[in-house]
Parts: sequence; structure tokens; C-alpha cells
Amino acid sequence: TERYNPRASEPRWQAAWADAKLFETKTDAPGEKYYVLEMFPYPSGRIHMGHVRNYTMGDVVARYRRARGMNVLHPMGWDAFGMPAENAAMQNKVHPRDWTYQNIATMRGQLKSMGLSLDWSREFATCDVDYYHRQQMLFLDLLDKGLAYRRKSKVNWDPVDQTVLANEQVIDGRGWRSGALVESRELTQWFFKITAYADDLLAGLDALPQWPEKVRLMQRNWIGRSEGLLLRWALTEETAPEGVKDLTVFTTRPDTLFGASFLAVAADHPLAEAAARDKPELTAFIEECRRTGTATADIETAEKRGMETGIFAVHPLDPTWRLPVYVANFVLMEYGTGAIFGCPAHDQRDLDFARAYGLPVTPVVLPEGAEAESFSIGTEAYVGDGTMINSREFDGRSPSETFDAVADRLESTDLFGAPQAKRQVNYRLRDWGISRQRYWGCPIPVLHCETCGVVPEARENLPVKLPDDVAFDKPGNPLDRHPTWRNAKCPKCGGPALRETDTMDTFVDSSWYFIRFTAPHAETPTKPDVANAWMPVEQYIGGIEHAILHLLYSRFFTRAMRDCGHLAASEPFQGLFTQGMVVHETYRDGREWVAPADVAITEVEGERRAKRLSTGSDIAIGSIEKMSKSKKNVVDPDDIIASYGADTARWFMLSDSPPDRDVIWTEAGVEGAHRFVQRLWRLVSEAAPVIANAHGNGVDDEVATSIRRVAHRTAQGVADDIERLAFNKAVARLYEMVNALSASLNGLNADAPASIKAAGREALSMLVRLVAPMMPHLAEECWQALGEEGLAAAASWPSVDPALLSDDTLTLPVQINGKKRGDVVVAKDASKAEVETATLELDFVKTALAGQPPKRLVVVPGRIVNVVV
Ligand code: ANZ
Ligand code: ZN
Repeated sequence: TERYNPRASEPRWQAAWADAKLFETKTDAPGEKYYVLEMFPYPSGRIHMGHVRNYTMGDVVARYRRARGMNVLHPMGWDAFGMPAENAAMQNKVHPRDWTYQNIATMRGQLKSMGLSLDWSREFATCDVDYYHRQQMLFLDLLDKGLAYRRKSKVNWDPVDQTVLANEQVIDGRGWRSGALVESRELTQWFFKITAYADDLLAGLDALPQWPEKVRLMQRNWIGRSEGLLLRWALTEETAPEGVKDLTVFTTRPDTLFGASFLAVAADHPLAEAAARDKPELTAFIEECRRTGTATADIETAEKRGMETGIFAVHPLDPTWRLPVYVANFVLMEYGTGAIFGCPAHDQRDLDFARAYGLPVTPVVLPEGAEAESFSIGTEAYVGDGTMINSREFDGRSPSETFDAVADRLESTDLFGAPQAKRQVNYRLRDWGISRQRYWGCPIPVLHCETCGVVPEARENLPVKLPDDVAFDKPGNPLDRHPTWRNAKCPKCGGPALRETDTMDTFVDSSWYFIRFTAPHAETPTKPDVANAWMPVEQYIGGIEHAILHLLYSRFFTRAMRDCGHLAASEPFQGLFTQGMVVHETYRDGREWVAPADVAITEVEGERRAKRLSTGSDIAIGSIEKMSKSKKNVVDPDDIIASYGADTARWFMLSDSPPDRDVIWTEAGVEGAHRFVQRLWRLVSEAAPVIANAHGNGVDDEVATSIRRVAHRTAQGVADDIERLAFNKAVARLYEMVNALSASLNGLNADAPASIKAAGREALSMLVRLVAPMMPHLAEECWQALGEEGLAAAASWPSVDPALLSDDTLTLPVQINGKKRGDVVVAKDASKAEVETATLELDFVKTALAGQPPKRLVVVPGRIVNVVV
């Protein structure tokens, strides 16, 4: 038979699916709903292998669930706002809109060539006016609910690019693009009150068993709930700045109070300012802390520095004890109260600080098994549990008991007319700053009126559209410089007003697109009954890099939309799967990276060598890395699809590694996948004429039964594998099935027994449906060859005969003195005694025993039999 030609076949079947509108979903169609979604792409220009892997996995799930009779929603869209479009505008003088939509057109074509079972009728881009119009409606809803608000906040300001930078964009204190020294500026910015949901977002994680534990842990840490105490320390009258009596710290360890050796405040703390009033040295230090204070992430590792304020505080549990108050660079103004008491023995930062400034280090918690007399702290703080020491009346108690006892006591102690302490729950989570001083984003629909202040745009005036005529010849936000766009009428007083020129963080766009997919053309953000019919997403698939922000924002936004009446669900994603990366060998010609397309690999005496095709020179094979432009180790999906077809690419993506691990892309692997495509085609197309119209005679002989067993067992196994997303296991099973069927059907001719032909026909028809989720085009071609009706993509999953799943007999290996000598075949439910009897009947066992009883006979049920002679 002819070789399978994907280039001719694939577009034909893609057109057939589209013509049949096979993947267009109707909410009221029969079948249990199943919503499967892959993280939508940023339209950067072209799809990469990471997309291929991600979308193939989602497609297998979608096609499988559809075959199981479910009503599947599998949509696709574009996360289309963001900086790269503006960068392209600055560099190439192309409008961000044109750049974005051109990229979308290219990438849509690429995705279509993969044969994904997507409902393209629901496609949208977040930069479509239709979409951001509804996002503006949602913004106003959040504003009404008090979930959106404005406040001053510190930002990293790039004075050259005239823009706010995210923390990740500040590298060694400089802007990532301009290289300019970053300034800390106070700007009034828009925020979403994600902290209002902190507890709910935390508690909700427990109800997501289908999320990877590591992602849940990352979210827990990000929310960072801690139970502690707000504790006021009296300042000594002689040293306190005028008008200040006390200092409130936040501590999670009031049990360690007897180990305290200093207090410290953040550089921005009012007490620092007050103390510095006539101290130029302290003023200079505070200034320096402010300048270098941008990188909060470095707090743990940065050198701990501080300066005394000259102020002393009184210990809450011993009025005779005075402790110095420092300004310190490791205390953050944004957390707790911006002030701490330091207990060096039990906190690493405090210890580093104490060692640098010669402060006492008194352990107050003794680890289990340590001796109080000999226990001391070196360079590592002890943060574990134990027993209190050096803590007067609390000695011998546990830290947690002591926490409660100290908290109770100080809560009922009076200091200057109020309780000295108050229990408090703190969160690391901050409100979400959504303002971006950028053009290519969703405009924040508010106005600034001279008389009325900040006024939300009237709903009937939405959408606030981005102007088209913008220039990118200068740095900064083009909306600020637009001659007319800002001018508007105040919806409240009718007077002149100026539009807000901040646009929304693109994470807002991606925080609800999955809800919009349920009713992508609705006038309102959602149709609540339709959203309720589809949400939550059963299976969400994407990269681990979104484990924190995107998923947390989406969980928050879903709750906020729920509270504004747009849907009932709280959690957007019931199941989450994070796939591994696609990695590839790297090649180097001297200092230059070389692309795999320019490399030929040969094996010389078992050693792999690389040659550069364009120059003929020998080059070095480097480490295996994530595919990236900088290392040039990328393989373009288009090239693979053009030379091998989409099915080969899809099959290889699924086959080599567990889906949560990295997969190494190799030419050999792709070729192996392609050989399998051809092999499967040969098996089906050669057998098809012989087995077509075969009918069983109702009596299955041994061969027919074994063929049927293989088919039914594989069907069961593949279904289980796909449901667990163990795609590589499913692939392995299908390889085995093809091996087995090739062996039994090879050379089958017209005279073969009817039972075998019928079993073969059934098995091949099953096989085609089992591979269909992974290699949908090849499946159609085979389906047609077998003379089956309709499209394979519309066929239902083969039903499995449970009787064929279980063997009636078991084959156990028999060892004599530890060496395998043969097998014993017994009934599946045979007792130990029956296995023993059958073993002793075996010829080779009898010979070995030579008439003697065995020294020992050990039966490991279902596994093995050991005979010791
Ligand atoms: C005394 C103490 C003793 C502390 C001890 C820890 C260990 P989490 O769990 O993250 O909430 N802290 C409080 N506010 C801070 C700020 N603005 N900047 C830097 N550190 C701050 O951490 C709470 C602990 O972090 C608090 O408990 C405080 O130090 C410190 F053996 O108080 B602790
Ligand atoms: Zn007004």
C-alpha cells in the first residue's frame, strides 16, 4: 500500500471537521458538560514547541471526553495586550494593533494546522473592543463594590523610559531596557482589593484536590497568613521624640520576648524620621536605605545594616529592661507595622544583624535533646520547636503555650490607657496594583473632574476606546500626549474632565477570559446562567510559571465577579495540570550558538559528533536547555509539521516523558514517531481489504480471543491513562497493541477463519478510535480505510467487554534454588495449596527433587513460586 501522506491528508480532514462544525459547542447539547482549557497564548508572532505540547495535551483530553459522550467546551483566544506590541511600535514603526492582529492571524493558522478540536466560533482577543468593553463594565462593578480603589503607592520609576517598572524589570537598581538608575516615586495608582479575599483564597485551596500540591503550597506562601501580636512598647521619656510615647511592632513570636535584644524600624517609619530630625548621619542612612530599597526579594540575602536612633524602649515583661531602637534595612514598611523586636537566637535576619552590631544573643527555646547549659547559637538561628529557657516563669513550657500565655497577659495589661497588645492575623498578600502607564491595555474607565474629583465613566458611555492615532516617537505613555483623547465631559456635573490615562495590568485581561468563553458575544460580561452551566473549568493546562500570579488573580477575580452577580462559582479551575518544558540540545561554533537546523549529528565509534551544515566545520554539543531564541536551540513547529505532519509532532510530544516533566526534543525521536505513524497506517490499510465486512461466527477460538483481549484491555488502559493525564503511558500501551496486532494480523488472507477476521476488524476499529485523540488525522484516514461510517472524530469511545479484561489463568515463574526454571499455569483464583500441588506436578520440578520432598516451597501469591531442594 501507499505510504501515508500527512501533507495531503491533514488539511483535508481539518476542512471536514470545520464543515461539519464538529467542535462548535452548544450549551444545551446532550451530555455531561466538560470544560477543558489551555492557557491562551500571547500573540508574540509564532507558536513555539511549548504551545504545541500544551495544546496537544488539552486536545487529547477534549477529543477523549467528546468520544465519551460529554458536551465539551474547548475554546481558544489571545492574551493580546502588553508591552511587546509597544516595543515593536517603537522599533519598527508598526501600530501595536496591526502588529498584534497580524501575529494573531499567523498563529491562528499555525494552530489550525495542528488539527486542534477547538471551537473557533468563540475566539476573541483581549484587545478586541468587544472584550475590553466588558472588562470596563467589570471595573465599574468592582468600583461600586469598593473592590477597586485609588491610593498613593511607591513605584519603581525609570526616568529615561518615563515608565513604571515591575520589580522584575529592575536589575541591580537599573531599568532593564534603559539601564537608567531607577527612582522610587510615589504615584496615585489603582488597586484591586484582593486582600479582602485573603482568607477565602487560602481556605479555597483545600477544596482543590486536583491541583498539584506544589502549586497550592506556592499560593499558600504567597498569601502568607500569620497569626501574631500587635505589641506596643513604651519608649523611655528621656529618649522619645516629642509627642511620641510608644512603638507598635508586629510579632509572630511573643514567646521569644525574653530573648529580645533590640527593636528596629523601617527607614520610612515615622519614628525613623522623627529620630533623624537633627541627626545628619541618620538622615543620610535613611536616604540610602530608601534608594536601595527597591528589591524586596533580596531582603533575605542582602547585608543587614542599621543605625541606632538613640531611642530606648521598655521591655513589656520587665519595666527595668531597656532596649535600643535601630533603623534597619531589613525591616519593610509595607509589612506588619514596619517595626519589629529582634530576637537573634531564633530569627536568622535578627541574628545576622546582632552579629554585625554586637548585640546580645540569648536562646530562649531549647531544642529537644539539647542541654540548657551547653546550648548556644553560632551563625544559625534556631527556628524549631522545643522548651522555653531563660524565660523566667515560662521556663519548661512549650513555645505555643508561652505564646498564648504572653498574649493573654499583655492583652489585659494597660499601657497609656489601652491594652498593650492585641492578637492580629497578618497576610503577606498585598492589594493588586493594576495601573500601568501604557497605551496598549484596557483603559481604566474613569474621569478626573475639577469639581467632582474622580468620577467613574457613565455605563452608557462605555466602551472607552483606545485612540488609534498615537505616536511612539517619545518614551512614556502616548495617551498622556494625545492632543484630544483626554478631554471629556464629566458624567456627574457636565463640566470638563480629563480621562484617566492609566490602563489595566494585562493580568486583569487573563483573569476572566475563561468565563467570557462561555458567552463570548454577550452584551454583558457574562450570561450568568450560561456561565453557571459551564464553570468551573474541569481541566486547565498550562505552565508552572503561572502557578502564583495568574492563578491567584483568576481565583480572586472569579470571586469578585461572583459577588457582583456575574456567576455563581468561586473557584475557576477545578483541575489544574502544569506541563513540563520542551528542551533541546545546544550547539556551539566557538562562541556562537548554532541552530539545530544547521547541525548534522553523526555517530563515530559510539560517540555523537556535530557538524555545522552551512560551513562543514565540527562544532561542540552542549547541554540540554529549554528551547530559547538566545541559545538558538529552537525547532520551529511549522518545519516539523511541513516535513512530518501534525500527527507526528503531536505523538512525539505525548510519547517520550511524563507530561509534567521536561521532554527532550530530538530528531531521532521525531523520526521514531513518524515511523509509527507509517506502521499503523500499513497495519490498517493492509488488513482492511481482508477484514472488511467480516462477521464473527459467534465462536471465538484461542487466537481470536487473544486478539480481542489485547484490544479491550488496551481500550480500558488508554482510557484510564488519559483520565489521569498519563499520556506517555497511553502511548506505550498503543505501541504494544500495534505490535501485538501486527503479529497476529500480518499476512492474514481471505481464507483465514471468520472468527479471526472479525476479531481483527473489531480490534482495528478500536485501535483507530484509541489513537484518534492523539493522531486525529491519521485516525480519519484509517477510519475511512476500514469502511467505517462518519468521521472518526465523531465516533464514540469503544465500549469495553469486562469479560475480556481478566485472564482466567495466571502464569507464575517457578524458581529452583533461586534460578528461574520454568512456569506454572494455574487458575486465577487458585489457592496457595493448589499452586503448590500444580508446582510439584511439573516435570522439571520432579526431576530436580529426584523423589525427595522439597526443603522449602514458598508461594508468593500472584507473583512467583520458589522451590528449595
Ligand atoms: C519577633 C520574632 C522572634 C520574630 C523570632 C520572628 C522570630 P511572618 O511569619 O512572615 O508574618 N517582622 C514583622 N514585621 C516585619 C517587617 N515589616 N519587616 C521585616 N520583618 C518583620 O513574619 C513575622 C515576623 O517577621 C515577626 O515576628 C517579626 O519578627 C518579623 F524568634 O518578632 B518576629
Ligand atoms: Zn464633575
